[in-house]
Amino acid sequence: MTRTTLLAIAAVCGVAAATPALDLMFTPHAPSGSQARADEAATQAITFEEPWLRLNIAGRPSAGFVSIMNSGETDQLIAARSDAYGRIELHEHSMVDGAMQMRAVEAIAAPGGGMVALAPGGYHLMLFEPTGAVEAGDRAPSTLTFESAGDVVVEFMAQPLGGGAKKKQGGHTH
Ligand SMILES: [Cu+2]
Repeated sequence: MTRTTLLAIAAVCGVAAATPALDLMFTPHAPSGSQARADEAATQAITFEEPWLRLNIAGRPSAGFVSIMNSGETDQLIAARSDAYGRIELHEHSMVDGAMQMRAVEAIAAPGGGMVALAPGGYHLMLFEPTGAVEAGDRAPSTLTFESAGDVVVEFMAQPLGGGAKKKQGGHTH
């Protein structure tokens, strides 16, 4: 019997003595692919409901509101940016001695398996240095940065000063 015949028999019987079979077993697994899928899953854990912003008079900062849903592990909103504004801060409203005050905060927690509402009278985004590009009825694409999930894009529906989230914006989420 020739060596070639022996190898052919080994392959048919599933005997792992032949080197070509071993090569097949060890080649397909690339760790980089599974890491990419994990990152994607973390990003998808964050979704938004009713993103809107209240425009201000010319040159004054606008305020942004959105409900942040987090189906993953507890995360933190740590920054925001938009081409339509020079700078965006994370703010919190609170009652101090009977007066409404606001202050900048370092981060806003997005509880795992839960949500946090950025809404008038509470947490909000403060959008400084408007370029004037956004008018009532426009969508203002913005990027919210989360500690774990990274950058997630959201489109704020611009409402006029005095306007609000009158109706659900078609359940618009990203
Ligand atoms: Cu503010």
